[in-house]
Amino acid sequence: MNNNFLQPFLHKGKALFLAYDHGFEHGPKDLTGKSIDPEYILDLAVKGGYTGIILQKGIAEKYYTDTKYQKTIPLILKINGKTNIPQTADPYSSINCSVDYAKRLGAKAVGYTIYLGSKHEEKMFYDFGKIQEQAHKLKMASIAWIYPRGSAVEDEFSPEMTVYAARVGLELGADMIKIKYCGSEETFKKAVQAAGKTKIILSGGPEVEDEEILKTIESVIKAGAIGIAVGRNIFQDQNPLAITEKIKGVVFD
Ligand code: FBP
Repeated sequence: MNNNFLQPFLHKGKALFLAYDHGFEHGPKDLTGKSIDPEYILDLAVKGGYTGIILQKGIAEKYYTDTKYQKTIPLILKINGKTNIPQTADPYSSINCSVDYAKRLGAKAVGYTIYLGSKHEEKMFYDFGKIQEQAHKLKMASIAWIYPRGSAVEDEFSPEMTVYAARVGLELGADMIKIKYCGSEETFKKAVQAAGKTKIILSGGPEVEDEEILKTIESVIKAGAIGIAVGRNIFQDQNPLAITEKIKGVVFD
């Protein structure tokens, strides 16, 4: 069963998402300068021509739903989350919002993180199974963040684990999988192949020099990824709109 639930998020067949769940996942220390203000981020997403914005429920309720932003940029509601306060070897990210409520907030997709290899992976597979079915029932896309992580995972960025993550995403029925970079165009291509008809996007990562993130993005696009979800490399940059334009050049052109 093929669907076109990703269509609202694509421009020239590509996706460029601004991720903004870091206040929850990493703490407000990530939200440097003006980025502590959700309205600043939503304005940036619209001005920058992002094809989607990723928010948690509370920010969507207070800053997105029934506002001008709802008309201008599609929402991916992240429906699970965890903080980085407990130093847990085997992470689990719990659901804090239903797919139905995400729809009521105006989301056209839901996002859910799976820690592949965690001792709790089976709970996340179970959750995602329910989420994917409900999302499709409501004509929404299901996007899986799949990060190999846990006491059984030696190297969460290894090509082998990344390719495995991509394949699990396909087999779970995700419409799109967000994975981390595994070091080269060649290895990332294997992940794209393993994902088959499921679309792959890159997960941005910690802030690095502009040239480095641009090179990484170029490499994943050449490997067949359809885009990127990026946060820190934008809102922690000295000039978020300028780096956005450069990224757009790589992703869309
Ligand atoms: P970045 O581009 O800043 O890496 O954001 C992508 C993202 O997936 C966010 O949605 C999330 O908050 C963060 O990375 C989680 O990263 P990690 O679990 O590696 O700390």
